[in-house]
Amino acid sequence: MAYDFYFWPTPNGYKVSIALEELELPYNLCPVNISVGEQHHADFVAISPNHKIPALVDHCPTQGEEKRMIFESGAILLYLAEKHQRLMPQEADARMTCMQWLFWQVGGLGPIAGQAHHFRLYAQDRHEYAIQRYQAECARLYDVLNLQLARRRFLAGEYSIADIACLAWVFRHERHGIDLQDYPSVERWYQALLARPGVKAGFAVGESLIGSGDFDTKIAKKALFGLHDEKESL
Ligand SMILES: N[C@@H](CCC(=O)N[C@@H](CS)C(=O)NCC(=O)O)C(=O)O
Repeated sequence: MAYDFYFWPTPNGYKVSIALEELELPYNLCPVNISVGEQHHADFVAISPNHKIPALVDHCPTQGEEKRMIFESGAILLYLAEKHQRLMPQEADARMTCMQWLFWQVGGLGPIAGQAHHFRLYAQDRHEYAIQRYQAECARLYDVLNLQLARRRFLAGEYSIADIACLAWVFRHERHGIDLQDYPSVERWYQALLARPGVKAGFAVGESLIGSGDFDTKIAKKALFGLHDEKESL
């Protein structure tokens, strides 16, 4: 198998499962159960030094080394699009538009929606200021997305890794406190993408794992939310 795909069924994981399925690439699925701390295991950290999924190992890279290890979902999407010459516009202007929206997702929508989700649903105590701040910024970002999608069918004109990156997060919009009825162009785009066979297959990848990833346990909170003590083993 050309690719080992380190995955857990979360938004950043789905970005890559959708891209792999859209590209119809064979891969070996390597689940990393982040709710029990497997992201901190030394063999995984050797591939993903940031202790987070997703990660990819390419055993048939086009250049140089025998194998290529890649972490960071945006970098993985770019790597796959460039290697396989798909899911990325070829024309320079559209290509830059694709990059802009990819970086916007990685640096904006993902982290902010993630914090909105965290403070709304996971934080041990209720922090009104944090909930208000992240939910309001998240709503602003959905407005930005809505405006672009009112102008274009897909973020960069044609379907690309920028759409895949944003879709994987919009898939969890309810957890961000977002009602898609307030963002009609996002809703139109979202429904169109959900109907794609590659997207369906990408979201199906995690189905059997979902039940084994309870983020509400003591060990999950320790593994996920910064309570990890290097001296203790998980
Ligand atoms: N910037 C990273 C973020 C990855 C990330 O946050 N992954 C989460 C799941 S969506 C994770 O592995 N969390 C485990 C942890 O925080 O311990 C990327 O885009 O790949």
